[in-house]
Amino acid sequence: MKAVTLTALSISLLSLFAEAAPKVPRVTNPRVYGPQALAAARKQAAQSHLLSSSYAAAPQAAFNEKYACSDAATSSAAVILDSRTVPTDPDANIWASLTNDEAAAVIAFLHSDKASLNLTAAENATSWDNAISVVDLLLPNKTEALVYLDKGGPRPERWAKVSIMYGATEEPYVETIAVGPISTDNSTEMAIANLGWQTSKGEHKIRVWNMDEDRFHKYTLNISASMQDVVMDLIGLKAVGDDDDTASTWGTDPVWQQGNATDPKIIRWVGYWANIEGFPFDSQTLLPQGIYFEVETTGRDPSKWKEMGWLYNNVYYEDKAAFRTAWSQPGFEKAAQRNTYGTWTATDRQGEPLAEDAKARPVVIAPEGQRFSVDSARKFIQWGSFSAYMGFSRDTGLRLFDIAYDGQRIIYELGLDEAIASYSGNDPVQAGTSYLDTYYSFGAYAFELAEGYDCPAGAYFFNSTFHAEEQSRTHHNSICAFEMPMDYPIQRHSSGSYISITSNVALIIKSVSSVGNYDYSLSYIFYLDGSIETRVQASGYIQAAFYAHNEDFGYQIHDGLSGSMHDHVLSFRLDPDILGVNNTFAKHSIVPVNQTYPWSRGISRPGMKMVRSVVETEDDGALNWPANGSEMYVIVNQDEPNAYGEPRGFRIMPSLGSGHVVNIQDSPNLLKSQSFATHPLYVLQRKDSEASCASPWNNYDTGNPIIDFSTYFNGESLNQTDLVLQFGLGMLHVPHTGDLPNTVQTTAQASIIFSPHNYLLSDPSRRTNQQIRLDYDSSNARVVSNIERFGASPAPNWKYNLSDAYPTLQNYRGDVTVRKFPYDPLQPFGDT
Ligand SMILES: [Cu+2]
Repeated sequence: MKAVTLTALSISLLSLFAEAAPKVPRVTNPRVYGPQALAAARKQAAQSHLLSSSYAAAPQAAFNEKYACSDAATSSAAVILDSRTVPTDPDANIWASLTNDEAAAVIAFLHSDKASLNLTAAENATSWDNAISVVDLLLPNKTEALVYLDKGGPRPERWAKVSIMYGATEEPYVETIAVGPISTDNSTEMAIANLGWQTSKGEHKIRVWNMDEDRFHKYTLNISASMQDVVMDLIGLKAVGDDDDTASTWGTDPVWQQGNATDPKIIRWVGYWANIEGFPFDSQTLLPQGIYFEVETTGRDPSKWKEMGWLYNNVYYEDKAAFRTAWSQPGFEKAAQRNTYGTWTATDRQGEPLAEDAKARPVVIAPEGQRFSVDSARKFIQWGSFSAYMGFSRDTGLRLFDIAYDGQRIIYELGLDEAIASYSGNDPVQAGTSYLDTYYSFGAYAFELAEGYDCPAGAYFFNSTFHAEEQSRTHHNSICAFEMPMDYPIQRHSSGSYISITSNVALIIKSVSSVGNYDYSLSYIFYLDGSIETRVQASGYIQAAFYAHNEDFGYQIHDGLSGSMHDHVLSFRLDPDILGVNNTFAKHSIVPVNQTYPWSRGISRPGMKMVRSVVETEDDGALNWPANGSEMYVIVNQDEPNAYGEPRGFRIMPSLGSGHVVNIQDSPNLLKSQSFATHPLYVLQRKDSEASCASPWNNYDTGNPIIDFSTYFNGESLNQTDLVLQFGLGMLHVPHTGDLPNTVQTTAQASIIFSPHNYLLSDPSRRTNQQIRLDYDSSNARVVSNIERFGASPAPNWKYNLSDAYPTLQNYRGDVTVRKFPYDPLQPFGDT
């Protein structure tokens, strides 16, 4: 029976493989959709579409009508807020990402004579041009935002944050500038402003050491071609730059810097990975081949680059001649195993079916319709006592702002700042890989969510848009919001005469970013007791290592495969405002005591007691989570005691996992660009000039980052001042056989909870209708004497069409791209 099933499976997969190769050429390294590769991919896409040669700016409304891809939500289940709760200012979301019109206005200005930048249109730019890379909202300074939000002051101006790649020089760099105030109707003049004040470096500018990726790729393929006979003999694959190549060559990231400041040397290692062209599953990172070579690519002239050593089977050869000589000797030792794609790298169903599993799966539905309010245009959401605004950026994706509880702000800003995936291994490609994933982008890869799988059917979906390479791209339904009951009640108590029990309904706001081989799911979960959980989960394909000599760096998980170990640290910024901005970070420690009491007749008794302290300055702002939970970290407002004199506050604590830091604390790959990940929690004084723990462009020159988080700690007082927290979620990931074909989210997850702590006088979940008290006569268990439902109906008034519970996903769309320069919104590319 089993054999028959597997045979049938093989046939079905093989027939899939035999189909035509995917329409979109696969990139060699899945993470290579960095800013430069994006430009190349988009240029290719542009060439495949006939562009209108004359530039005619069409109104955005016409485009929206034609392509229905406005940034606003599309869910038909929307409950628009009534007039009492709609924000009175139509522009109330001061954190909303740039509209297409705004981005277009900024780009047109930067190409104008007035800006005098002499930029090349991104569509035509080569690596030797100066061109616009990313355009995003420059978040308003909190100090100005609060004057607007709380004091009726002027609305903060809309400014863009624009990164320009300066490639027309021997020393290429990317510089980020501010452009604004944005005017979409030319009614006011725009200007350029320096953003050096928002960096620790003093200038928002960084050297790009890998500017010539296209030449680098050709260079490495030429090297590979010169060794093709050896490569073919050892791994049976071809990597020479032909269309029918069966292997790709890529490797370390970020580039290594050796030498010194006056004589820098850029070193890169490249490995071989089997191609997956024609194979429908994105599994190249499971197919390392165990041959590596080293190049020095200092400077921009490939004729001056140097071929260096080769590594095979743990033997390092000084150059390819030495490798070839060794290979030609009788008795040359070859690795026994190789990695080839197959059913083991495919995610389709396989194996013995599970009993009863073909029946429809359980689903979450809201029988009487959506129970939260959304203002889709303003990206505002209100559920229970909570409300929040949403922002979105190319670098970090979804971000929440102005999270309020019963109308009182408790968090000004909550969102991801940076994500590290840092590997270790016996081979130089694994040892040299430490991804900084905002470089690749969370926003650009926040693809459409799958209704019924990522989020329940009937969830409310928002679109998101980002602007890069002079194009705007909208991901439909890339953020979802939904309620669901957790698998446990939030409260219960039963006695011999009654049971009181409350459903644990939570609101979840979620987005998923597929950054190359990995899918990061980011969720913000709001609970009835006032708690807010920030959760990350990972799935997708691991980046694995060739098995030979890697046994100390991971488990062998397939014939020729080692599950290359790595750290994930996703660093979030949480800006708490507990009853105002002036807060204090309190530590309430539980310590052992051995003392006498008036009643103990002079005998000392061991016990424990609470010792209160505060983190006075930033000098003590780098924190570890206390062992055994013996300390409570509470953000309090000492000027706002509750009725019992205790300061009102919110506690922060790990929920899933325990917070995570990098194990390689002095990473030779990340150098000064991982200083936010050496502790799981930091508290520091919040400043407009310290708006993030990292810049995505740190990846270009990790030893000289634009933002080095460690410089933020300079002894400033944390006593009743505006605080900001930076916390790390993640895990040490040592992949095992269960990571094949994809990592599963049951264990690859971590979360943190921000929870009211003496903030209210009792548990606010008592307010929900969704609870019951059932009185019964214990002497006769069959007699229920009373059922109290607290206003909830005993049976729903069904407004739900059950056939909607299983979306067909027939309408799943890709994203839509709009050219920005020349701006012609009627000519989208849709090149995903
Ligand atoms: Cu991992």
